[in-house]
Amino acid sequence: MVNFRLDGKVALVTGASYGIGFAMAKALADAGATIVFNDINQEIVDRGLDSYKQAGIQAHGYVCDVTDEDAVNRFVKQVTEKIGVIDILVNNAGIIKRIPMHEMTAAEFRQVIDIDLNGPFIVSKAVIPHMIKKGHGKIINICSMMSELGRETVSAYAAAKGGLKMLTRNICSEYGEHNIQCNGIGPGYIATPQTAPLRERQADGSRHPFDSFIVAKTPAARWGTPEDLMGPVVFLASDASNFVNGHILYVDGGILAYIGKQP
Ligand code: NAP
Ligand code: GCO
Repeated sequence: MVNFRLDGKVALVTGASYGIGFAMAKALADAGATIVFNDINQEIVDRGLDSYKQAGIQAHGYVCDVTDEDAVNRFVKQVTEKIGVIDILVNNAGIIKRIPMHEMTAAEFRQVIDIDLNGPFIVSKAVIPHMIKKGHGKIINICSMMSELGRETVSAYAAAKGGLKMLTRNICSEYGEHNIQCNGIGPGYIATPQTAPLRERQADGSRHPFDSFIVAKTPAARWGTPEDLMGPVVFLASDASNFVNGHILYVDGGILAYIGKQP
């Protein structure tokens, strides 16, 4: 029988107090996993803990910045000792800065790369030795349309998410023989706080031009929701995907397949 269950597994989802991370963690919990998440300050972690509690999930929330290697190592050690070896890692924490490239400072560019690319490297590096010892592991990197496509103002984000796609393939290449599967999920345009500025109503009440553009560019003719990522993450975290490795699963309502509507 195909096994999508995650009973007895420990899943760490980074930056999962709300948004896509929270929905994916909820799906993993529904499939039986114990949830651990982190966020960058106690207030956000407490907000997250509240949301998990309301959803009937007993999650473990920690303050930890994914760019701080020492803090991540301490965090992973603590989780491993108190809760168990992390069987499933979802590298979800991420930021975006929408600034034209010629106006962006190197410090701003570095900050995006640091959180969106170095972060997944640092957390993966901390969990992989435990996964090797245990004889299995699942790493799921949250990529983007910008792992494949560019657009104005998102140079740092596209560079980071393109890099994350290749980090995914490299982790697969380097650790596949240890029964570690590393895959990516590439969400399309999903309605979360990160994309709220792109959906803001105009002063006259009309839709934001980018909002209309995305709906027209998506064969499904709508924005995605965090819930659209629930099935894909359970699949990639479960034994059902044990021979799927180094793959990026785009969950985009068809954007990447579509040339777009004629105006
Ligand atoms: P979100 O609503 O902004 O949530 C991102 C989470 O990451 C927040 O909880 C954030 O904390 C946390 N975070 C930021 N920096 C961190 C750090 N240094 N250490 C730990 N946690 C940190 O974003 P989302 O839309 O749910 O996106 C989640 C992931 O999906 C991101 O990697 C994003 O790039 C990716 N993605 C999103 C979309 C989309 O359309 N929304 C599409 C494709 C990919 P704060 O609350 O402090 O910011
Ligand atoms: C943007 C968006 C995107 C999405 C997402 C697409 O400004 O174009 O924020 O980059 O968040 O990553 O998959």
